[in-house]
Amino acid sequence: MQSPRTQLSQAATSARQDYDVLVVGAGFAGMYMLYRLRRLGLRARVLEAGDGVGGTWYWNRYPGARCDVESVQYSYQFSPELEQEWTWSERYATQPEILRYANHVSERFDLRRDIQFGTRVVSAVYDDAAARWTLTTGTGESFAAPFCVMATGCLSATNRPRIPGLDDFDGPVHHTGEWPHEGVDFSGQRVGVIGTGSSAIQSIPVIAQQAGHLYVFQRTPHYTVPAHNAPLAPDYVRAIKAEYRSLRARAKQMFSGIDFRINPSSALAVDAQTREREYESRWEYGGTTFMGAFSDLLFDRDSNETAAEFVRGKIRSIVRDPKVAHALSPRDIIGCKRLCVDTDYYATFNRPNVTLVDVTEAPIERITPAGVRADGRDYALDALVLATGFDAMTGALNRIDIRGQGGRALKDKWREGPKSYLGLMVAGFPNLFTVTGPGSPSVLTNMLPSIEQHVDWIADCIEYLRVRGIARIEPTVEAQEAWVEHVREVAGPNLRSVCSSWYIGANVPGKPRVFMPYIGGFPQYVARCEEIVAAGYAGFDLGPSRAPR
Ligand code: N01
Repeated sequence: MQSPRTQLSQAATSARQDYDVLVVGAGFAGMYMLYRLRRLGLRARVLEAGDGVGGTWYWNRYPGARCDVESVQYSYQFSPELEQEWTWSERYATQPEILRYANHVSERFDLRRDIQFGTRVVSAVYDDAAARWTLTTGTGESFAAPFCVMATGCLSATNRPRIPGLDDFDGPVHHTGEWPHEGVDFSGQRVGVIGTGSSAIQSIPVIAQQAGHLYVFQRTPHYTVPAHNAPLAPDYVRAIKAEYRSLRARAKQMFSGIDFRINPSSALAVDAQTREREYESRWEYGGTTFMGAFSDLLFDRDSNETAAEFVRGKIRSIVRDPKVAHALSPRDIIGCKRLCVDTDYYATFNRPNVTLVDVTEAPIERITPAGVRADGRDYALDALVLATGFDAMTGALNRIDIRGQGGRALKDKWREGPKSYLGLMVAGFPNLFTVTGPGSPSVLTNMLPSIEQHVDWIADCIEYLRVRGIARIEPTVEAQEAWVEHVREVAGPNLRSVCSSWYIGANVPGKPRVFMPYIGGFPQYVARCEEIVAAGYAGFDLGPSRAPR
């Protein structure tokens, strides 16, 4: 007779669902991963916490949410047919349009049948002897496969501020990254928005139009440039569709993976009038290409200051109250925190129903049942919006109990900051891949091409192993250390590494301060990944072998 323990473990094994590859997340990364794995003839299962595809665009439904990369570039390029049949309606797509696109992709490629929605993965444990990953969900379901791909996103774990009394607030509290699907009606209400990053800067002008009164609690002013969003003219769309291949090829040669013009000159090499003209034309054009006005804006503080002062001048010219204009004007490096892109952000502070509450000097004291206590005053509120961002890059991974060889937890290994090889794999965690993980260009680039490049690399790697009957791949500690050092080294001269941004984990109390993305540029990074493969996966331990398929 079997012992109860054996019976239990057999029951667990029979309940466990086995696959070739498990993928966590059904955003743009998870969907394309599934597509590629299927084409390799592999049995893959995607586990997704939400009830639909789209990842960040599924969750971030706050008013005014849009992408700040132009829609014709923020789209998949793996399928020329998809490119031709889908037509973007605006220069910068809204969240609902991007979500429609994600849904269209999932239907067009019949992806849903292999995605299990409403399924949050809580742990991922590697069994060395069996060379398998076992994933357990919040409801206790269990899935196993030799390979696991974390397509969990860089900005998906929300950062809830630790402000005293937050749970005591009587009204509704909405985080921009977990916005109610049914929408929120702020008509006539007193609304408080905490935060002034990209999500706040997009939502504030829209909420202000609806709210009775809007209070914006600003801890740090952020730079923002106008989007100048507009519907796309049919002729423009036709022209783009006709030249998609060359547009994509040009974008791949750019540092950010986005096709745009960078002025090769230094801001200090031209006279003040020429400089002003360049900034003015970039401001008029709109969008983050503003930072391409001169080539050294992110390397030379004096150059950077000319761009920063130009934007401050714009704030002074738009915002009527000089005190408010001053408070809205950032003093630090432009582009250090991610440059925001807005529609009418600064002008919104001219509205009589909008008040800027500057909490730069003294933090918000507490949240009370009736509102926010800050700046020596009580602000009575009906609703609170937390536009407080994300535990970026590592948050989504660390919230899963990931255990590699010898039961070592990833979050323990990353206690001093994330370490990975190429942002793709971690030593001690065989056969576990991270799409756009820390140490890869990811958030410094157009996410879609970065995602596609990683997914292609991972799919090719799995195929390489299968064809050769290799059961296991893992980076060597030496290769990982060398890559981490390289990531640190290239970040050094870049001004982006010097301020308190989420790039270095500064927005989450207690998070180690490490510049997480790779800032060496998309083309350089891709070339490195390709060299490593060409050298037979240099820097990786491969083995042991089993019978080739
Ligand atoms: O988050 P953020 P986000 N008390 O971290 C403040 C992408 N994105 O969701 O700067 C008071 O930028 C915090 O203050 P400070 C994009 O990559 C893209 O806006 O830390 N304030 C800051 O003002 C973006 O960069 C798009 O001093 C507190 C704000 O909350 C990233 O997501 C749209 C606080 C958080 O800003 C994150 O943007 C939206 C506290 N305790 C987002 N804690 C597009 O594509 C935090 N803050 C357009």
